[in-house]
Amino acid sequence: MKHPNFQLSPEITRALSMGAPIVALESTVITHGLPHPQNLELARDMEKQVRDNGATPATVALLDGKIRIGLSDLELIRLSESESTLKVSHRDFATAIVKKADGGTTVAGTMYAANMAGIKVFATGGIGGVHKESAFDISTDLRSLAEIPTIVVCAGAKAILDLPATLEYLETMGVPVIGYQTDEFPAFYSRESGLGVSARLDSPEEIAEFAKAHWNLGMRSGILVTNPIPETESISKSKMEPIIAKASAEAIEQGIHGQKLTPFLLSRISELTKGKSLKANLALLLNNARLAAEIAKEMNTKKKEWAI
Ligand code: PSU
Ligand code: MN
Repeated sequence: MKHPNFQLSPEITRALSMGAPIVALESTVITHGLPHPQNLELARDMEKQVRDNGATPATVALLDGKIRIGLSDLELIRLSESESTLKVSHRDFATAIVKKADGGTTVAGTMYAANMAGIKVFATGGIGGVHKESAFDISTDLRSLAEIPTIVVCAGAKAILDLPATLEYLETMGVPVIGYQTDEFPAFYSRESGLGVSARLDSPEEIAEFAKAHWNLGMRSGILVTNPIPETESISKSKMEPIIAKASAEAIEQGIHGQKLTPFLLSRISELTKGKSLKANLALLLNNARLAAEIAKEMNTKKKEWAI
């Protein structure tokens, strides 16, 4: 891929040219989602998890205004330590480019960059959605899921969001919501939400078959694969509810909105659970990296059969 604003690492260029399985990874979780030094540990562990499961990790971020796909360890360290990085979703790419800034790409931003480079599978923790604090605060992640044909593996969405509204939006936009070995939409820390998915699939192979069927019909949306947090690390819905309500009330009281709202809620929840939520967060991220690598391998064997 040749584009003046993109720079692919040699490893990713090679993997793409060989048609080897690749998993894209986001970086807002590093720059705005987790505290230091857990963010660096997580970034490294995610890459290792992808490698251990037979795929090549492609962490996406902006460095000095370049859209980078595939980072070195030194670059991961730089991202994890900086306190002035931008949070980059669709409308922020050009800002980062003209200011030659560093930035962490959100789910939306990572989907865009990965798809431009020809990477179809992406692992994250939780997607953004419709916020409870303001009806107009709808994450660009949802619009991107509607428009960018990639598979996004996540643990559902946090109950900081209006989950029924988030699922309604995805339905309206024609985005399949797959439950991996579950009939229920997972709520990030919790395996349960009381809400359904559009289809349950039980193996990476079935997910690859699904993607092939969806895209070969001419559909152009992304596919959201929801992978529940491992049982041993999960926190029940009833335990999380009062904590989320408190963080949300504080956000309203302090007038926090826009791009700052999600990072504020994430860090307040981590404080209020005394780090317990952080442990859960790390566990589910690794679990998603593993499944994404498995799917990427399956997709790869089916690649020639897709229409896109
Ligand atoms: N949800 C999480 N953890 C995260 C995010 C969301 O549980 O780190 C990050 C992701 O990068 C996501 C972004 O794309 O926040 C959404 O931000 P917003 O709500 O401002 O669109
Ligand atoms: Mn928002």
